[in-house]
Amino acid sequence: MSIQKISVIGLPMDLGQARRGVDMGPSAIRCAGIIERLERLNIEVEDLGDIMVGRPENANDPETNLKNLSLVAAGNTELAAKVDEIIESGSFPLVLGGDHSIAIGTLAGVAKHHGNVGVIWYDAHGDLNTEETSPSGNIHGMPLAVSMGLGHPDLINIHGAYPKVKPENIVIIGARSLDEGEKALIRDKGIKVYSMHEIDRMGMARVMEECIEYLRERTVGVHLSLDLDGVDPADAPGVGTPVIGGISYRESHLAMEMLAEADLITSAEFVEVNPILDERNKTAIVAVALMGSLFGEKLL
Ligand code: HAR
Ligand code: MN
Ligand code: MN
Ligand code: MN
Repeated sequence: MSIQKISVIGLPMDLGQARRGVDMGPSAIRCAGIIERLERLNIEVEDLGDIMVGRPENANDPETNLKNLSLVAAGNTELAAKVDEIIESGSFPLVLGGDHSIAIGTLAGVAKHHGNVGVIWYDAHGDLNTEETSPSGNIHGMPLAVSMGLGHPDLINIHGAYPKVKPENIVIIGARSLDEGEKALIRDKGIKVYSMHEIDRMGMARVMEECIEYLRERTVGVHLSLDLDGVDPADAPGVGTPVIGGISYRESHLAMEMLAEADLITSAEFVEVNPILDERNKTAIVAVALMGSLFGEKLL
């Protein structure tokens, strides 16, 4: 069944990491024309605006090394309820970030509907840190671990006290910067990873074929969590933690087109666009182009 209606919701969260400006991501993506772009595809589109994020003053909880824990948890709690509501109404949730900590809320909302949800984590990073393994205390480096049920109770229990995603239902694409604790977790839990090595070796087409087949046979509903730093910084410079040697713009397009063809994705988020670090909104423009392909835009 193809997508009938998309509900766009922004979470201008910048508290899951230290560089300011990523809170302007939803605005930059709207400026780059996301709503008009989707409307041209003959899909009904509604823009639900942005969720409010609390002020960061004195927000650090002295009990943990997690930066801005209470405000990150509050924003994600609201997002989870929104995403739940959107799916309940029969629409497709398209979430605009914000830093990647917002995946905690998106996946919590999604998991309520799809008990065996699959996740494609398109990212230079694994985002599999916990309070114990994190080198930074930045929650945007933790959302995938949190969604598996590993992390602080205030995060893992958002919108239901259960693990939202099973490790065997996760596929990471584009990884090239993993911390030691993340590598250990990937091995322990048997998480499927197509790092840049596999993308170089196999080509993006085969990576996506395998990924689609893998998720199709074991999951119900698939969430795409696309961190713009998965794309090479030459093509997407406006991100807080760029890592050279990434996925090209063309390869990313192909990946989105193959997902559209497969008709597999049931929710999506695009995160980490930071307009302050960008070149004339290039990264938001890339994000919008990728969303166009994901929702069925064709060249001919
Ligand atoms: N792994 C590092 C950390 O946990 C860096 C994470 C960088 N974060 C992202 N997420 N942009 O993908 O701090
Ligand atoms: Mn339902
Ligand atoms: Mn990320
Ligand atoms: Mn990243």
